[in-house]
Amino acid sequence: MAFELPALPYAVSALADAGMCQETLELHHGKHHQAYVTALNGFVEKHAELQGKTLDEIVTFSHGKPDYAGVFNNAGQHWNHTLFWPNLSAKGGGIPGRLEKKLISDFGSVDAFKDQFKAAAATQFGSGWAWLVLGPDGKLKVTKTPNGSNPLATGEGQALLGLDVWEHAYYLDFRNRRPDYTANFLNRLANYEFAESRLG
Ligand code: MN3
Repeated sequence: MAFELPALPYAVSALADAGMCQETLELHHGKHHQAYVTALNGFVEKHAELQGKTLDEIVTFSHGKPDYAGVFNNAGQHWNHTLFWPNLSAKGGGIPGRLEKKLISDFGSVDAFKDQFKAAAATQFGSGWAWLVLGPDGKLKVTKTPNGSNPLATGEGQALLGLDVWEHAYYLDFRNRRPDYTANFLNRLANYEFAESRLG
């Protein structure tokens, strides 16, 4: 069965007051994410060895294999954006108790977590993602990945939150100011309830 673009879990105009305008969401979800899904389906049609695999299986199978670079880029980006949409909320920024405790325990403070996340987003040269990850050791950590890669591919752990730092994610709202986009995400858009639900 072909992969499909997941519907946004809110109206396309829902995040405008929190710093992500309708045009950003229309282009980012309806054009960019759709293009990754369409390209991935094209690869699956041509490659019998990909057929019947889940998205997670295609991401891990294609990671690090030069012959499957196109497959990995598009499967990774489909995986990343599928996590990204529920990472956002019109009423984001509030951190529920269990996650807050864990952030303080593993980073020292919520501000220390945010500082690490901001640094990861700012220093991801070119396109990529910043992540809050639950590592295999049971501790939270901040990571970053280039282009379409992600913590599933790298084996760094369970992604709780991911921030798209490709220019298409923020240019209409923040122009070249990626640090402002990142701070706005952490303080106003991030759906920490969703992140907490992925702690297990
Ligand atoms: Mn994107």
